[in-house]
Amino acid sequence: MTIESFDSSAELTDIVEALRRDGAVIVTGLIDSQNVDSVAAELRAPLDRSGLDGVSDFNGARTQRLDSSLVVAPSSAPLLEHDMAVALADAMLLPHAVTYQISSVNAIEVLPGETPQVLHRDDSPFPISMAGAELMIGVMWALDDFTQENGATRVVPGSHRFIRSWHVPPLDNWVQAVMPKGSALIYLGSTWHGSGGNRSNRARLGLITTYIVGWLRQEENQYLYNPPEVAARFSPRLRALLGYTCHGAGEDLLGSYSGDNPAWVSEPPEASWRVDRGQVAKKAQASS
Ligand SMILES: O=C(O)CCC(=O)C(=O)O
Repeated sequence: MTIESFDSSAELTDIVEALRRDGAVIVTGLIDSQNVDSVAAELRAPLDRSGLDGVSDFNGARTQRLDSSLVVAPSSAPLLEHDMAVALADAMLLPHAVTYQISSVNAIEVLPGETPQVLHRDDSPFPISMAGAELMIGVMWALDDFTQENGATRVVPGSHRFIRSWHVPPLDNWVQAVMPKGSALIYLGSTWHGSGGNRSNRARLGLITTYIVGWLRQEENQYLYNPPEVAARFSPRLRALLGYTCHGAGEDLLGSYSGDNPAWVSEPPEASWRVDRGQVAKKAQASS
């Protein structure tokens, strides 16, 4: 098994088909090196200061991490609201929800000497399983070249189809998401994966953003990390993605707000972000 790799000009329908089939795809050439370098530069000092604060069996002993890293790396905004991330989230999540939202934003730097992370699925905090419904999609942005030696993410292709149970399924058939800097590994919340060990002499930096259906609780509290005065500086699309929008309407409304300050909090999603995504969503749905 491999993870199918596409370049950024590939047909969206082909990428969606591979993501549905394998539970993960790579898309190369999505962000230019200047943007990658700005994000990496903004992350540097906070990673060096507190990246090892969360050391644990799961996080690893030699992996630096930052939660909600948009706060310290504003240059990552274009990644979080990237057309490709949004188009693939549209295709995977909108069949099960009216909107979706960012759940977490984590910088992950695997240092030399780190051992492979335990394989896991990112949707495990949600204690439900609905046949055929994906609740989450993750995008791992490569801020360095991801190689076999430096800890490129390990993925078990097809594992999104494993049934959910207390028993760990056979996970031997993992492959690594080897990809150049500026690419993204896009994977479903149900796909088993984890970071690789770093046998090189250089660190490997990545940024994972996860998106969940709009009716679930976000893993990180985005309203506290990005309060209204901060969110006001973001685009309407990014604000909506952070959760500053409602899910549903009428009696099914979730996340309602009837105050009038700031006015954009109560904008319906159609006014802020759905319109410009309509075409890609239609195209992706046509392929399903
Ligand atoms: O760093 C990676 O390649 C993956 C990390 C990961 O899956 C996680 O920490 O949840």
